[in-house]
Amino acid sequence: MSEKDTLYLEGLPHADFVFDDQVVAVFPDMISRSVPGYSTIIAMIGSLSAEYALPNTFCYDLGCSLGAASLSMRHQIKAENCSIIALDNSEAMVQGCREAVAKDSADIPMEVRCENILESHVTNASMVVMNFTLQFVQPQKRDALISKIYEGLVPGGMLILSEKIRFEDSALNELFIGMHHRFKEAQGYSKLEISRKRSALENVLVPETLSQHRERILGAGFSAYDIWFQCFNFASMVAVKES
Ligand code: GEK
Repeated sequence: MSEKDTLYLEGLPHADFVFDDQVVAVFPDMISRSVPGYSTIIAMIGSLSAEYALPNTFCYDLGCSLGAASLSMRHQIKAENCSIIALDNSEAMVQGCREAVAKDSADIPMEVRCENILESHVTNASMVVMNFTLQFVQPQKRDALISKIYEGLVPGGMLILSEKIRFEDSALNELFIGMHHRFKEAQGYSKLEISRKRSALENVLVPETLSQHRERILGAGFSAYDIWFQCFNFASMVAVKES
């Protein structure tokens, strides 16, 4: 059971947000009260894996945190001889993820490794999930990462990319930032906590527009792209490599 996230109640734990032990302890509570639709997205990643994971391939979870997306896939993949590779560059997250896997009952093999996804190899993948991870990668490194994923996917393979997004129209952008903050207030965060967290994420989480994502994904070679989930400034996209 996750502890309640009160990290920003008292003051700033760090000037910039970091994925350390303190965050790990409250992470499931933090992400589900901060990202509208998070539990739906996690469940649907599992459903997509039931359709898209192919026999004798790997399903990758890049920036896996405590492994929620991996574990959802692990319970729904039907393909024979498929295994999951979950990667995160936070030691604290990787340790927490390994503990979650140890308690999990599914029998699909799952490897959890502490790695910077910018340096990882992606090979023989039928699915690659980046559930709210690309937003933490420096923008100038994002093209190369998406191209590497495209190269590592088998024909017919799928990328699922969930991101906090920015709107091109500044009035709409402000509207949906406001709606997101109201969502967080309704989840029990105070205005002060919300504004402290916003400052901590300022230089760390860099959202892009849906057009920027679409252009990068199609530019990498994917033959199909669309948005399958959106709530305010949070969206999840799919891209498929031609079979
Ligand atoms: C979930 N996917 O629950 N290499 C590896 N990991 C990274 C890197 C990197 N370069 N940059 C950031 N991370 C999860 C939620 S959280 C999203 C993902 C959030 C990791 C970072 O350590 C953290 O665990 C994760 O990406 C982002 O479905 O906190 O908003």
